[in-house]
Amino acid sequence: MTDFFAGIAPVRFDPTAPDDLSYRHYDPDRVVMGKRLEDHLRFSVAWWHSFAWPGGDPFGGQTFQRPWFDNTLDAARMKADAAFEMFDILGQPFFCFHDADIRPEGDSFAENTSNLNAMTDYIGTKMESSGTKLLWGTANLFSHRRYMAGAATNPDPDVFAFAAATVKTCIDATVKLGGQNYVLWGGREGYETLLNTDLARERQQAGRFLTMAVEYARKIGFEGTILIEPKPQEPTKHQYDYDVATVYGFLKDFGLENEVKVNIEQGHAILAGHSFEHELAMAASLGIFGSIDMNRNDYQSGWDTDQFPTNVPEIATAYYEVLRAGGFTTGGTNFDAKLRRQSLDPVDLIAGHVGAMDVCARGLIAAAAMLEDGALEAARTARYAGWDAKADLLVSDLATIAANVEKGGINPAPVSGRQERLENIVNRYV
Ligand code: 3MF
Ligand code: MG
Repeated sequence: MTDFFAGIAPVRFDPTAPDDLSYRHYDPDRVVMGKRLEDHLRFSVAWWHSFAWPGGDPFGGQTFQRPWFDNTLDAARMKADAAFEMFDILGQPFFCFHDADIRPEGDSFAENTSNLNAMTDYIGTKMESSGTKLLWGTANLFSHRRYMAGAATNPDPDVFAFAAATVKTCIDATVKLGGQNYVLWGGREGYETLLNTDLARERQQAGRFLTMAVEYARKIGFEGTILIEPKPQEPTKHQYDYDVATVYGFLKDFGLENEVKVNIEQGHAILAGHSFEHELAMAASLGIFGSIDMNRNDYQSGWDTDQFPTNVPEIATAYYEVLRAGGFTTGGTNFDAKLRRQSLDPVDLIAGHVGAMDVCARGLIAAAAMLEDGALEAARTARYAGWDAKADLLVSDLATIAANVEKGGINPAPVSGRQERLENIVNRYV
């Protein structure tokens, strides 16, 4: 036990509570569209942002004073103690981690593996008593200097090998802790300059790396979902997993479109020039929707600020696409969100997550009401109704179509898209 969160009571649902340490909208047991909110949203805390991040930025160093900031197993165990104390306060069902978040950094692959195994043993016992489950595990293939030129796409085969070995141990750890997904974010899988990059070679390396990860996971009996997390850039100038559509083309290239889905992050969608709901709808249309990293970006700074979400209308339109896609199966809402580096107090960590969980609950409740109202879906169906009687057009040919257009004197009149009226419907619910 630590005393890091001493004096902070477990957060409960109380819409009339006088402070910001109660859920005003997130009632885990509220039934929406036949399912409890907790089971709709499947909230997860990110180990790295909440317990590993020291608070630095490009122009300043550590601001957070955490008693577990040390590179030892004792410190890692204290960090885990604090993590589960926070999980018990928030009551969220899941957490996520990278290997480097939970274990001390060793001087070799063998030492990293030994440290990881010691920490998954420790965390495994805490999971049993806490009940908090693992949404997904992943490997940190981007922080250590060995990965500065990539992991799977590195020009040095020994870095490829070290990364592949590390992913093996992280898949093992995820399976050991009952993780429901495994994620790969390729923060260094890209390039700083084309002047020293062989794009074709790096694509083949990345394809083989992912294929090996999929084959290994299935061979050891992992039944969860394997997810790629798209991001267009940062830290690399260009990241190969740019956005959902790009990832899908890559999966098709290597015959993995039925093996791998996507973990879509709000901030990454914005960096790619899309809306969050665009990426969610695109993934659903391609059959690869899996899970989400929930946060928001600062729209003026232009980089990945990983802030807690505050914009209910935006979140409602995002969860509308999640619900249209059928909701989460193994996936969930992982808060890939961190405090601002000036938010120094332990209670800030609790309040940041409480507010974000309420925003997501408000958004999902509104999205469910919009979906159950049916007006948006009715308008969408009506817009394409003309194809019901003319589906054979898609199996015809240009010459036949041309003859029919001429013979039938076809000269279509435009029909209103009614966008403002559809937006008015959304505004009734958010
Ligand atoms: C970077 C990210 C990453 C991924 C994480 C899991 C460090 O912008 O979002 O967070 O979420 O590596 O894939
Ligand atoms: Mg993320």
